[in-house]
Amino acid sequence: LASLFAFGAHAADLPRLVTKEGRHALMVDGAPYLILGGQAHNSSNYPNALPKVWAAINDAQANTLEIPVAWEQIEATEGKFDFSYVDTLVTQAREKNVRLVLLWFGTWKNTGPGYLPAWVKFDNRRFPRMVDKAGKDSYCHSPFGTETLKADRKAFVALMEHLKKLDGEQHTVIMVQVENEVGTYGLVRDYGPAAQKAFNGPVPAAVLAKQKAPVSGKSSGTWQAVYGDYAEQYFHTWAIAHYIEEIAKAGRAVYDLPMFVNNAVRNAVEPLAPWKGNFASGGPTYDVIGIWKAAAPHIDVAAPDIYDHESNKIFATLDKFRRPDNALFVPEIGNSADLARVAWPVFGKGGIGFAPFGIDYFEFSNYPLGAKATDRTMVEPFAQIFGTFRPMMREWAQWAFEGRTQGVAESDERTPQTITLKNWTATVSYRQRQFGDQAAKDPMEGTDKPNGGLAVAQTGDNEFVVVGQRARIKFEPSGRHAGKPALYARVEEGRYDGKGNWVLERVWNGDQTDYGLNFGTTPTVLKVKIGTYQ
Ligand code: N0T
Repeated sequence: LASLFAFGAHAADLPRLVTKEGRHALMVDGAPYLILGGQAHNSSNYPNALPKVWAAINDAQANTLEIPVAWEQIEATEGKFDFSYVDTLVTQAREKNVRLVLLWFGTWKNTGPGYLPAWVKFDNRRFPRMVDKAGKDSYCHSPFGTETLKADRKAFVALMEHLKKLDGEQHTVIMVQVENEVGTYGLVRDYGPAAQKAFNGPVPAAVLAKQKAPVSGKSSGTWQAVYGDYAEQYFHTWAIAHYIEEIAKAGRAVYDLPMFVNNAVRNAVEPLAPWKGNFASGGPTYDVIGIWKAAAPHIDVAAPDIYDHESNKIFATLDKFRRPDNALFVPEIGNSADLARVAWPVFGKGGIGFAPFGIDYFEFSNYPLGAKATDRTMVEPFAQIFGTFRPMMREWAQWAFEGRTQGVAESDERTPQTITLKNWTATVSYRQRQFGDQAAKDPMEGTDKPNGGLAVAQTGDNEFVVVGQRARIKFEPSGRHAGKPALYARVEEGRYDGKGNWVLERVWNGDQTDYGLNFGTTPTVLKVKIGTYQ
């Protein structure tokens, strides 16, 4: 038996998130896995809706479907569980050879109560909303609702028990999102009696250790004393994170899958300032990831949902969520063509996954967050990139985990970018003709809007795998090679075959290398070897 396990993939291993030297990997069947994902629309979580989901997931070349499981659908009547949808979903995912990330829509969906069973939604005594200073109800359920927590946790545990029975061997489901875009709009925290009492108490030591005070510099005391103008937001964050921790911990005690929370992001470019109604207070925004780490250790990742279209905001968000204690994962991004290129830096910077939102063929468009189109043209830009990575996603995820990869996307300014590699510096530029050095005045066909990107893995001292689209890369010697002349030793165009073998199509030379390595409209994979002499 031992020898069987020497062959690499271990189907018996539970999916898990591992961290080494500040880098992260989502292990699936015992090896790093890259989520080339698509998230279904909010109402597609029913057996008869799945055909329109699978069609789009297939066209998108995704290897993973993210899809809700709603509390209202599994426990319409208190204590009576129905998992028939989950059974159908998992069975079909296996047939399609697609993995699943399940999204638990419970107490909070985009902060609101939409997916609660009616017996929870309308019982405001047993399951109270937050109240403001005047005692008026918010729309949002209180994280101090002990009965709400108990009931949500019970349903979630039932789901995890069911999953363990159904999928404990095969691991079609690789990760679970707990709630969706939590926090509260319009009210910074709960002012009910239980909340008020906790707010007047000391900040828990675990929070103090992981979340520094932006202003006071104090290292103990009440929320107000330590966190000043940030106290109410931070307190609410702790309350929600603590609530979610109780749910995740109980779920993982029965079936230990990786779990994450997603975030409706706050502006990552403007200077940090206290909450003033400009984002959902209490959610895992970039500024409070420390509180989430302290209060919710059973949540592996705080993940940004990206619906901005300005590249500076997007890149800043990626930087803020990519931390030694937090894996970069983009579980939602608008499904418009301009956002497909964000996959390049996510995959290049060691992200564990990337999933456009709204990947099914129901005629619903969340434009201007995402695409206007709801047909095949909507998935096409993502399909190009996913289709290129899919046969090499195991290799790529391994290189990323080893810290060998980098990636960039074209900015709105469309200016060149520099990538620092070991003893090499690469410059990536956009809109270049493929032949010659003329740029923006007479740009490459199909580059009227920013849509280029590129990712590179340094697989050896002077060896690289480069994947790109509508971009040019040039390598310059640096570090140990600085000042030496450099020449391509060999540039191979080809692809990985999905089984670890490289299949050569042709060798680039002459026109194809004279002006840098130029990637066209269709993503291309190159194996590059460069040499120097003295
Ligand atoms: C997302 C999705 C779905 C820059 C929106 C985004 C999904 C949820 N919410 O289609 O509802 O379930 O996670 C909120 C973005 C707010 C506007 C940002 C403008």
